[in-house]
Amino acid sequence: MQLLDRLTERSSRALARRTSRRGFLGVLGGVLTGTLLLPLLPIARGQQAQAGMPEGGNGKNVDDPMSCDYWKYCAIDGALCACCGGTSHSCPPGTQQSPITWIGTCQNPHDGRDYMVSYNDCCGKTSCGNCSCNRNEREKPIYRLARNNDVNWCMANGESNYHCSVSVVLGVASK
Ligand code: ABN
Repeated sequence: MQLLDRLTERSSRALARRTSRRGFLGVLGGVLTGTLLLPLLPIARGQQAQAGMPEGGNGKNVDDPMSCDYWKYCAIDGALCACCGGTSHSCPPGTQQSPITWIGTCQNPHDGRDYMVSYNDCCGKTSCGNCSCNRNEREKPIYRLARNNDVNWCMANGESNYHCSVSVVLGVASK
C-alpha cells in the first residue's frame, strides 16, 4: 500500500477511536440549531436599524420621509406610507385615509418651532409592513385616545384593514 494511503488510514482510524457517533451528532445538532437561530438574534435587528429603517428614530435622517427619523414622525406608530407607494402625508393609491386620527406635537429642528401633526391611518388594503416605525414623543396613555398612537384608526372606515400611516402637519403650535 502506498505511504499516503497508510497515513490516511491510520489517521482516520485514530480519529474514529477518539470520537463517537453520538458526540458527532450532538455537535452537528448544535451547529444546525445555532444556524437556524442566528437570524432571530438582536444583531439582525441592529443591522436593520443601521439601514435607516429603525423601529424608533435615532435623529440622523430628520429630512428623509422614508426614514423613521423624519422629524414629523415623532409620535407615529405603524408602517410609513412613504415606503408603501404613498408619501409622508398622502395615502397610497387604493387606500382611504381614516377620518379620525391621533394628534402629536413635533419640533421642527430647522426652525425650533412646535408643530401639531395629525397621524392618519390609511385603510382598505392589508398591512403594508414596510418601514415599521414606532416613536412615542409626548404620547399619552390609551384613555386619552386622540393622543395615543397604538390604535387602529381604520376602525371607523367601511374597510377597516390597516395598511400604513401618514403624518399631516396641521399648523404651528402657539406658545
Ligand atoms: N395607528 C397605527 C396602528 C394601526 C393598527 C394597530 C396599531 C397601531
